[in-house]
Amino acid sequence: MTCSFTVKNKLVAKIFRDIAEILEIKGENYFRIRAYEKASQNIESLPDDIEAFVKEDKLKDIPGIGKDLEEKIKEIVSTEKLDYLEKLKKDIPEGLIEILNVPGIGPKTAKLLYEKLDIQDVVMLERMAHAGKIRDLEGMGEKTEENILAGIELLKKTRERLDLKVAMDVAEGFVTQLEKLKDVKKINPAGSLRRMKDTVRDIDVLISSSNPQKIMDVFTTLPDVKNVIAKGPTKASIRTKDNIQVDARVVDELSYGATLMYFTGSKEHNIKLRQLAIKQGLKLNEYGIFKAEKRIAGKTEEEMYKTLGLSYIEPELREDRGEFEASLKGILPDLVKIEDIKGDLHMHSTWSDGGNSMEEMVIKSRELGYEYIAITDHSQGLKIAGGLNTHELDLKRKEIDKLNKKYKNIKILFGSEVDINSDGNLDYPDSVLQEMDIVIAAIHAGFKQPSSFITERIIKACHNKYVNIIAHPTGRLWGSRDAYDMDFKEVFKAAKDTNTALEINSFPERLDLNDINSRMAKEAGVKIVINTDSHIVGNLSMMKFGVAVARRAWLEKNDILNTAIFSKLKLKNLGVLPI
Ligand code: DGT
Ligand code: CA
Repeated sequence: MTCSFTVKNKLVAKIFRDIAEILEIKGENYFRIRAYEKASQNIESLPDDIEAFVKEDKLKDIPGIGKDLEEKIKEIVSTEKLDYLEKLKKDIPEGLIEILNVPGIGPKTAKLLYEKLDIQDVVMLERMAHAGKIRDLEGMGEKTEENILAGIELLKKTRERLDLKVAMDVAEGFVTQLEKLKDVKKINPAGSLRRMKDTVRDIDVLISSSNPQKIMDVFTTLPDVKNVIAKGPTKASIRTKDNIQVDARVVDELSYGATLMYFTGSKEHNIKLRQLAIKQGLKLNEYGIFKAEKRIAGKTEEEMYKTLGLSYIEPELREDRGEFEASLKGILPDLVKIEDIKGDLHMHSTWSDGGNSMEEMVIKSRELGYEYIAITDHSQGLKIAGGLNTHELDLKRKEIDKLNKKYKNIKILFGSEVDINSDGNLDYPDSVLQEMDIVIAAIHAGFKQPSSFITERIIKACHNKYVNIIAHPTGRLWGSRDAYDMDFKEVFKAAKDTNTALEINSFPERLDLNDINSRMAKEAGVKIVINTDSHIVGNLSMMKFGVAVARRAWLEKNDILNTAIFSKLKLKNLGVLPI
């Protein structure tokens, strides 16, 4: 009972607090804002169930609650939401609400960031902080930037589902510490992380050892553990200091493959596996495959699949999306690998909103072994992100020419990420675009337009003869902005007809196109490009997340534009490439 009433009280308090914050961002009347703040505080500290106040018609007894708020509380208690808040949310960018969730950022700061730097979502906030653009605002400094970055990290870890990068970092932390133990024979992350899903709920780790008790003792007392949820002789669950759940399980070597297969999932894949076993008169569980009572497989996953008459299925494909049929027919795709990627065709520098110079980006890209990169700073309309005017483009081009002379073993392409304006026109005229080696077009505004408008804008961009790539085609930002509505079929058709590649953006919050859309794009004959959209050198290593999406989309090397060596790189305006 105590639980249910605190939940309702908390909900009302949260809704009123959200309203106060949005009103403050919108610059509304101070007294109205204070009224919501006060009501929120009073309800949060109420010792009794707010529903009882509604039933007994005593809401007005709560300090700060007048007629208007009384009606709103009744609506929240009966419907668990408030129409007024939903309407208010439509007046400000979706991502701004997420920004308010960053620890340490209140409505005043959010408003300042929005007005001065047009920061509308957490990804943009992170970029601007990395690029050192926030320190110059009134009342801010380098320390504020550091605090904002720390707050963003924390926010990412407290989301209901973690993004792939956070999940991988946490899992690697645990694996690195556990694999040092001599009792650990094998260790693997399992679950959705091993399948490289774009978001992950919790971390599953599987270990093979003949001394499970020791492993359990070490696992549950590692420095990052906040509390132990459950601990048995072979399995345990803990919560990290950032509230992330990690489950570990120890099995013996004979069943390691079977258990790894089971805990890698997906659930749908597992169900099909079991059905397949039953059809063959076998029993499959997390300990192995059994014929009568005899275990005939279990040590490795390869052996498990083979025993069922299947070729090995990569974890990224285990979603029951046709992998069994393909495996039985021997036509599973030869999935693209990170080593297949020959260059990164979307990145920024200090010429626009990046945090590193072009030369620093070049040096790091060379370290990663790339044959070519494209430095694609923002276009003139995106002033807030330091978009380049035509004079600056000339200067940038000259600097790229110099860099190309200085660094012989990497080709640096001169390009731009050009805004597709709200009316569908590109932010530079064709006369400017034709001077570039590569043109990326992207939507950065007008997200809330109806589907037909957005679709039309993207199609028009595809038809521009200088546009090579549509970047982050659906605009989604995990945690702060949903994908915008568009007609994929129409976009795929235009992309194919005009030989325009669609991007898988490797930013963990984007990973857009996603796995399902990328696979549909391939089936529609569209080329995919995997880029990092790096804004600092540290971002360049995110390519692996984009590759993961491609693999989950069944893509092979030849489906990806930037797996080509430089001389085979097919860009529309190939003629102007500095070969
Ligand atoms: P998540 O955690 O929501 O990101 O996704 P998963 O896939 O990691 O799911 P989780 O952690 O609940 O379970 C890990 C694996 O265990 C899952 O991928 C498949 C297996 N599993 C869990 N529950 C079931 C079940 O009810 N039936 C079967 N066949 N397998 C299950
Ligand atoms: Ca999981």
